[in-house]
Amino acid sequence: MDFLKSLSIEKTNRGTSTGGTWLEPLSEDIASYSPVDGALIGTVSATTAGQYGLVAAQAQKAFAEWRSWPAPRRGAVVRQIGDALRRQKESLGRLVSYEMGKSLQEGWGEVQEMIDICDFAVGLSRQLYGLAMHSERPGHRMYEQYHPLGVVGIISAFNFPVAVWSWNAMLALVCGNTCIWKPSEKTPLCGVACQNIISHIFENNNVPDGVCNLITGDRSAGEWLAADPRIALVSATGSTRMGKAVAATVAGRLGRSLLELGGNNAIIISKDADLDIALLGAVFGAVGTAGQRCTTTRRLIIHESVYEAVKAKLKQAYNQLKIGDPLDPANHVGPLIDQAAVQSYLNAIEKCRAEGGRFLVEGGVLEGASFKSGCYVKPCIAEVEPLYTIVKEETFAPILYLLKYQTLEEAIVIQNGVPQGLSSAIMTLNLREAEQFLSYAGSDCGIANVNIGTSGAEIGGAFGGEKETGGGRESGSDAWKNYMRRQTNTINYSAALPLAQGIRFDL
Ligand code: UN1
Repeated sequence: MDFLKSLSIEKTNRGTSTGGTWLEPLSEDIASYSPVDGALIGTVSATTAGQYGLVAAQAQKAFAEWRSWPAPRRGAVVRQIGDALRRQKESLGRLVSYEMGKSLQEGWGEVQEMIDICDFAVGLSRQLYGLAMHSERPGHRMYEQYHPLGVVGIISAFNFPVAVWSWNAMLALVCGNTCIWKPSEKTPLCGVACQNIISHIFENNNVPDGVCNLITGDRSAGEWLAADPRIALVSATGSTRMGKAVAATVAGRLGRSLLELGGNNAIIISKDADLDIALLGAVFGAVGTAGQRCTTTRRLIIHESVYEAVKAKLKQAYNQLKIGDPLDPANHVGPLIDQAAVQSYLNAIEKCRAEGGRFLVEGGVLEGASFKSGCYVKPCIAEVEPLYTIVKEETFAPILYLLKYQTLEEAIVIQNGVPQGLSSAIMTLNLREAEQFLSYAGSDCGIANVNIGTSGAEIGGAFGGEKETGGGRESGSDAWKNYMRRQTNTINYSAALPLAQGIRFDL
């Protein structure tokens, strides 16, 4: 496995780093098994509470220096990280694919997303603009500026084991913050690999030790970040359950949190849809990453006049799907992350059937030598009613629910009728329908697309969603403002002290 060697991944790895230093292992190992073939890829020593304390102190110390570097100089370091990722795209994409189970195309796509955010952050390092306002008082000037926040904690999920960290870290870095990353305990080697890549760049640029830190462990490591008043911002990606716990702890100390949680994304397929585009968007959205993206298409809301035609096309497309080793480019769908994910897939199917769901394409766990990890499942499709409780839940698996509608208003009510609010789409060539879907009375999600599926957002837009998705926005647009504190400055250059609101106060 040459890609492991080129990423300096060993059989046993240290799991705690301050960027310049890997701390001695003091705790038990986290074992990382590949869902592809069940093999042990390697182990990573978990961070102890004591080590976390050292890391947090180092991150704080480094902040005092890092924030004094001019932002474009910080950007120059991020540019080199982007270049290193370009060189390591092949290997890192392969590790993502092998440790997480997504197809190699998607593994490389994830690294490309990292490269793209590096480019974005480099440009941003010269554009951290505030506004200048006109003062109501003569001889006064007023403006706002953005300062770095401090230490940013990043809790990321297994399904995007490297890209989501980079969205947060690259913006946080150009903004002048230091970071502590806790990757998912299901994909710790991806964390170690990224840390190895940036460590070289940091060393070459004399970046202070503690600017980018790595800790590994289970949820207790995430709780350290959430509870620690030294962590100015906790950015957490994962389940709504996890996000609620993090948000409550961070709010308890009046810290800031940035949440990107569950989705339950739907595509409305209108009577005026281009059905070929609709089909491709729906199938990639539903089975890509084996249904384990927060943007995965979980529901298709189909106009009654095209319902049967879409059903027939879907059935045919699902019959052509190739499930197997994600490193083999012939396969479309790889495994789920682990046995627990397989169990929740099976539970959801059972619950759906119990509520009255009719399966158009049956699910099931694949058996045999090529599927020996036991994590390969069949993407399936069920016809359901909007009120089924299972349809309102996010199951991280390739289960697609079909719903029928008559009017667009009804379709939008169904689309919005779930607790989550991340991504949504309409397939239509009808301008009126498209605009209605995008209007204030349309989709209630953070992302609303036309003639594009629900997944595969570009990094240039703000990424995140409403309701139980947590309200946070990461990645592009002005999401960088989440990683800075805003300061309003009013400067009096007159020879008097007029008070605002015309208040008189004479001595
Ligand atoms: C996630 O699943 O947490 O829009 C992130 C997408 C990807 C990011 C998904 N660019 O599908």
